[in-house]
Amino acid sequence: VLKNLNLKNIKLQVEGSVAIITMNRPKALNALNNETLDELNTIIDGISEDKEILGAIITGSGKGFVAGADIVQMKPYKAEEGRNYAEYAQNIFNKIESLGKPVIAAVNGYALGGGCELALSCDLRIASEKAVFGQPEANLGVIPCFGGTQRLPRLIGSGRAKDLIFTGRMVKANEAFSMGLVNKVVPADELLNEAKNIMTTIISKAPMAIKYSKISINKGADLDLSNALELEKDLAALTFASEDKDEGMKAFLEKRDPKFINK
Ligand code: CO8
Repeated sequence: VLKNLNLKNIKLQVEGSVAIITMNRPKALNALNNETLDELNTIIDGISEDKEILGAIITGSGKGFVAGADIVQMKPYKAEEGRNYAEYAQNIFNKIESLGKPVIAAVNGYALGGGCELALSCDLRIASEKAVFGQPEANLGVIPCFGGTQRLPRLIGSGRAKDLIFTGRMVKANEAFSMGLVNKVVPADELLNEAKNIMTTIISKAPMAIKYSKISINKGADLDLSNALELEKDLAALTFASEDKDEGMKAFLEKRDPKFINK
């Protein structure tokens, strides 16, 4: 599915069963213009359909991860175009968040505005020591609207989210780690390998267990506790009906590694 894509602003490599998506428009620090968003959308659809792909890593080339929405493009926008732009990006980021496969953001550099929001739509965020995070929209007279006012407080709490969104200040990787915004900080030259290692661990587990725990965590966050626990029970029932559950428990009792069906 992913072989014949015509890509200009994003590089796509498939290593084993992992798709590595490299945002690659370095002259604008990989800012998200429409063309780049279109490409990202096509790639995510392709990964979703491709049964051989078990997970994805998103990173950036040069000193940017993604420096946000494209300011040149959106400068002339009024209300309607601004809303449409936000809606289009939100839809793509929603697809990333709800992809039935794990997605890791390997944040190499500036993750600002829409770039921070892209990282927030991923399941895990691994940061290089050179990574910089921020929501500088207030400097431009707008608000984070690629999901930032919603996903940032859900991840790090509203007090910390308001600090970043109201002040527009940039935080380096270690502070982002202390806020809970990133899972791990590593030296720049180890970033991609670390993301791949973590992905290798995740995709060695039963794929359905990862998919359903992702759904349970993400959907459950939008529900009250009793409904969220109902959802958790229903998804648990689906895993108990799976061959991978039989294999996982059998392998444990036979003291061997499980051989999961990777579908
Ligand atoms: N859009 C377009 N071009 C950009 C962007 C961007 N977001 N960020 C950087 N660039 C361009 C610069 O203009 C520059 O281009 P040129 O070489 O032609 O002058 C090139 O990338 C390199 O950037 P700098 O020379 O500025 O590099 P520095 O190392 O000096 O600075 C910074 C790096 C600090 C990252 C700086 O570039 C910066 O502050 N960038 C803007 C970051 C920003 O404000 N991002 C948030 C944008 S708003 C957003 O993402 C969500 C808004 C949602 C609204 C959408 C609906 C309307």
